[in-house]
Amino acid sequence: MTRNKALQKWVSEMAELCQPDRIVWIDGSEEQKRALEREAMASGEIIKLDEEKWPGCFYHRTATNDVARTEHLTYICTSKKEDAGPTNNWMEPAEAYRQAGAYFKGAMRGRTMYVIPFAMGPLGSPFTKIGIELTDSIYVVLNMLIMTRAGEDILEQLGDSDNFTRGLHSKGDLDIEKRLILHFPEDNTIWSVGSGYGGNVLLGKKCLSLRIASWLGRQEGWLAEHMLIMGVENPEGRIDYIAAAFPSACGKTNLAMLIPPEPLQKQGYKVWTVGDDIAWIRRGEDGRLWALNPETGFFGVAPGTNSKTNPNALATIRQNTIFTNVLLTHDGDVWWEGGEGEPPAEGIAWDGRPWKPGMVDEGGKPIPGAHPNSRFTAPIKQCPIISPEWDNPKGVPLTAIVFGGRRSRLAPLVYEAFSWQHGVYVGATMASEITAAQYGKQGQVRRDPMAMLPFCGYNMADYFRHWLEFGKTLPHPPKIFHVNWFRKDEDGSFLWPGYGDNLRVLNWIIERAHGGGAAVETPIGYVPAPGAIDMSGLDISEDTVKKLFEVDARDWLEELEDHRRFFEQFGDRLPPEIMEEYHALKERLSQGGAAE
Ligand code: GTP
Ligand code: SPV
Ligand code: MN
Repeated sequence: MTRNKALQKWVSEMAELCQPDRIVWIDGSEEQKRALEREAMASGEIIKLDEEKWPGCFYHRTATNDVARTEHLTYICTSKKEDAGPTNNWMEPAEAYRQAGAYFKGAMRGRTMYVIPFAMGPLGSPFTKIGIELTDSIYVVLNMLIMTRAGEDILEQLGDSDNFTRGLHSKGDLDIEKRLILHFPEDNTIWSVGSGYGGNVLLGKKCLSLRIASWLGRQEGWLAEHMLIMGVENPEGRIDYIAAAFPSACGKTNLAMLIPPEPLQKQGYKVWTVGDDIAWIRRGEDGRLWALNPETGFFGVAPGTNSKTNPNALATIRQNTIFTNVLLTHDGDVWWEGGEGEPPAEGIAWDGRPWKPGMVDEGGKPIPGAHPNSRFTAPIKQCPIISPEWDNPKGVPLTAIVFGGRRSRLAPLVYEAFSWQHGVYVGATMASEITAAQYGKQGQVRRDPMAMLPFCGYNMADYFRHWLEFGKTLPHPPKIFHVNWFRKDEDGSFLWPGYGDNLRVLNWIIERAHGGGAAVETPIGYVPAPGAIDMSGLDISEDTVKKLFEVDARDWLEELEDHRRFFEQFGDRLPPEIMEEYHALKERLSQGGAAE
């Protein structure tokens, strides 16, 4: 398959370690994919869904202890501990290779090792990075074929170069005690063992495109971010591109595929999807920021996806889609909580057990049929509103950068940072309630700078510095905003309808970025002036609107204590600009300038 000496040597070394019965190179052909599907069906690894209802679709169930990213088993293995920083788990590289090596040893006996050559980004783009993933899972191969550009042409492009990310994955025995997700940025290498779940094993995604890429980005002067990219077309036909970072399961896929609410549709607004999870951002020759989605598919959260909340996602997953850990019925149909229509009369739940609607556990809590972090893997091209620019090798020019989190309290619906430096502070102090996308105490607020806490491949203090320096190279840095779709009232209901109506907020953001849009200054930034956001056709009381934009100085001063505690862990590696912003914010809040 290849004459590349470095690649040949590495593949044979890894085969020596893992002892597979066979090595198969993935060529990207339809025939090979079909054969792999047949093989995985025969072994039960995947189940074919009803061909009429779900053409070309498959079902897969992971082990019950393997349904989300395991951040506590994810490591950055740099020679110096300080280079990984206080927010990452760290292991010394030799020790990491030794520990995981013991799990990899002979792990592929009786199995096939698949060699997947893949590219993140379109071939021929200055953004693009090449990786090779070795895996003993057909499920991983089939997912990588959707999520990345994989196959023979990648090897051709690579030629004799040894400039590729070396990814090794084995399911091992799916034992959480022998699970490790290791990154060696200094060796451009990823080792993942003991898991079969998405973000742990589709090595092109979080491992390469964020953890390794963020490291490369710092060296090469660009940004690798956990961001969606979307285009908003206004009635005059102008398209503004926005990149937005929200933590896992906080609305990136939904925002990227947004359908404008009726009054805005009538005015002629349209949305174009470019990406839903990862953005690579570079400074263009014109001094603007250009963003590219390196993926070719969506690995999206299933629960809550229906024809009301996200019709575009529903249309995207109608065919050629892999469903993981949703509810399966006996007649080859799938369902999930918050999905389309009534639940089926019975089925098999994500954990393989028989399921009926209304089942409750010992504590009386409903037992879900689909895991809250169940997912679909679907080709991006099937999205009805895919942007014609989605695979432009140059990327798309950014009008604005948006940060956001899931905060029941505190953060207003939207606010604008005063400057790039203040915007970096806003990103660095992002926080969100923990969701089912990661193991951990659900609902608890944790700081998640730029939605990158689990994905930054180096010391986060250096990452803040990189953001600050990057901004200084931009003649006109884009404006930075913060949004919160998730603020709740005293009864725990969302104050804001969200989903399609989020476009109303984006329109204000775009107006502001172009120098328009009425705003009021508060200590934390600019919020929309009364009436500046188009609320036409919305059933929302004045009182609710007031609550949505409320900035309570006392609550914020309390929040600031947590900012300080968070930053303290970085010691003197923290850029002074961050504490400068902290003190300025504290001062503004103490002067009692809050709205009220
Ligand atoms: P990852 O794939 O884990 O990175 O997640 P994501 O950021 O793409 O999140 P996604 O769009 O899949 O949304 C996660 C959950 O948030 C789903 O259950 C959605 O229904 C819900 N959600 C998304 N947007 C909104 C919104 O505007 N308001 C409310 N209330 N919920 C939302
Ligand atoms: C996330 O958790 O942010 C995801 C899913 O996008 S995973 O690929 O598992 O990381
Ligand atoms: Mn994500």
